[in-house]
Amino acid sequence: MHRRDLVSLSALALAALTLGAGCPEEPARPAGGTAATSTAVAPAASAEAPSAAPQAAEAPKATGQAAAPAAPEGKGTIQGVVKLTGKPVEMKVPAARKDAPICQDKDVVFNAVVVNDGKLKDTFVRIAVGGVQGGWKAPDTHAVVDQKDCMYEPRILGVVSGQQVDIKNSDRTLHNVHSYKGAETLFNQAQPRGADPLTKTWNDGIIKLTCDIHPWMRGFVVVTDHPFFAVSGDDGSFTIEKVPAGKYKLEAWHSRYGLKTADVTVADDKPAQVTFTYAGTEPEPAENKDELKGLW
Ligand SMILES: [Cu+2]
Repeated sequence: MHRRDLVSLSALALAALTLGAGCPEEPARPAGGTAATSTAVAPAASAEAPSAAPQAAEAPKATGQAAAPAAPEGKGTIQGVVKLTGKPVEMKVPAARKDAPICQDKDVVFNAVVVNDGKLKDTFVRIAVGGVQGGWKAPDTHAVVDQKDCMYEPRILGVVSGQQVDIKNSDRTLHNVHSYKGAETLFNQAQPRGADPLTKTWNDGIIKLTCDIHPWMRGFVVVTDHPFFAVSGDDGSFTIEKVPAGKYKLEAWHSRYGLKTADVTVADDKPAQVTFTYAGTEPEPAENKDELKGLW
């Protein structure tokens, strides 16, 4: 009798344990766990281009959007705009293009600072590194940087740590992909016309791409340990979606005007609005010095 009670008790306990542990339909685990994460990371989300959002009719498609991996399902959205209140640096056609075969065929105005109606394009906006709990796997989709008309396209691109980046050469001329992290060269590789893409991965940092043959060429790959980032479009707007509710530090980085931060609280029910404002008098960021020196 005594023993039987014990047996049934432990049977009960076992059943309870099994129930508790095995409940796969349990309402959404918090975004974090690695297991949950890997199931959530589906390449399908590559179609998503957060800030492709509202763009003027003449606006070309949004640039620099990484193929955002399906993140652990948050429901929050961060929306915002990047402004430049001062007088932007005037962009011209880099003088050296005229002496470069193939590149000389097109007068391409430089793109380091693009402002439309006081709104600043190509500002990279993200939740600060380490700011979102969870281990995000890099998406299977490769991000792409092209060299086209002797320019890096897009100018600035976001990827998740470890995500593969294909660097292509669509021009009928030789380029030389020279990448830096700070002052340090990461690699320096010639890429003749028609060559296969160079496929690279990085774990963190702001990677600067240059070309030793065409010194005006410049592109940036910003590497983040999570997928919550976007690049401001022609109208200065950006949208970061599927953000788990919470409080975050948001960073904006522009290759000429540098870093700004803002605190943001994300809730599920309505988008958090953030405005970053540059004065146009900011010093160049450490990651990109002297870009415009002697260009025209
Ligand atoms: Cu080049």
